[in-house]
Amino acid sequence: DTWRFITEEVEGQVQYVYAEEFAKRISDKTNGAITVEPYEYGGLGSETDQVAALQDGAVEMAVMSPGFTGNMVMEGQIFALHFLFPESVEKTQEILNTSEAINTDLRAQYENHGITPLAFWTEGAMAWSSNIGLEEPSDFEGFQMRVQDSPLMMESYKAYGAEPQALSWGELYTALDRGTVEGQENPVFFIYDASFYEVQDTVTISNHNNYVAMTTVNTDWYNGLDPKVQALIDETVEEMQSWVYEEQDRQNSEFLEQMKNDTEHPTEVIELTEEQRSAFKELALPVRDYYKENVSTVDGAILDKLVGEIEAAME
Ligand code: 6CS
Repeated sequence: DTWRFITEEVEGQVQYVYAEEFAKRISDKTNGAITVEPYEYGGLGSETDQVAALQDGAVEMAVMSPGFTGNMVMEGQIFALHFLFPESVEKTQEILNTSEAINTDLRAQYENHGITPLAFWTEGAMAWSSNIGLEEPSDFEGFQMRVQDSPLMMESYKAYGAEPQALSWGELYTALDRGTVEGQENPVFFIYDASFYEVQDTVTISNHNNYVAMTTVNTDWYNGLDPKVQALIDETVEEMQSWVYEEQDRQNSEFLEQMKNDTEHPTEVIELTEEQRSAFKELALPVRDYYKENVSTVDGAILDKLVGEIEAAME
């Protein structure tokens, strides 16, 4: 048996090494009876094409960013809300592991579209890259900000006064280089590995959000598997949660150092103070009401539950 596993990243990057490690573990556990084939981003089109590929069964498994289901699974846009999860990436991962709002309620929303998310994991704290230092909301006035194809991501940047544009990451380097867009958000490992920092002068460590990815399977395929095979997948996905936490942590810290020390492409790294973050947070909070009123199909019930879980985790 062979399972095709598509990712939104390329060789060496967190999602792709995740798929490689998953493949290795499944092969080891089944003595080679099951082969998992990891696919890099690019071969199957854009990220939204990849979502469709999972849904129609062209691939069995995918690492997917909720942003790219933004026009379909409304509740999944919860991850586009800034300053919702705690500042600590580790604490955020704990919540992603245990939250019922996410692992039960949000999962059911995805299953309505033929996508079963088996796990949610962070690829690290978000940072902004740009040619001007983004230190206060007014710096975003009229700023052409690249986001993933998600209305709520757009809303989050409109709240700061920016002009967001949806773009696939395959087109992002060129767009930044030409100035079609002026900035973007991503974890530091990705800003470094995708070379965005080469065409941007500054990186702001804003930690306005966590980058969240999902390990997903085609719902019909997964539901049709032998329960023993399902259990093998579930158990392996669960083991991988701590593995991928370590991997993103290592890549984010190593690449931050390399970026700071790259004399050929100097990058100014700005760390926002608590006070600076508060100014953004104040403008970000009303976006939660926008989500509840204009995006959510369940009157914000999943968000309310998640907020409660986050509060309990912070006690
Ligand atoms: O910015 C993006 O769209 C890409 N960022 C990451 C961290 N992974 C894949 C995604 O497509």
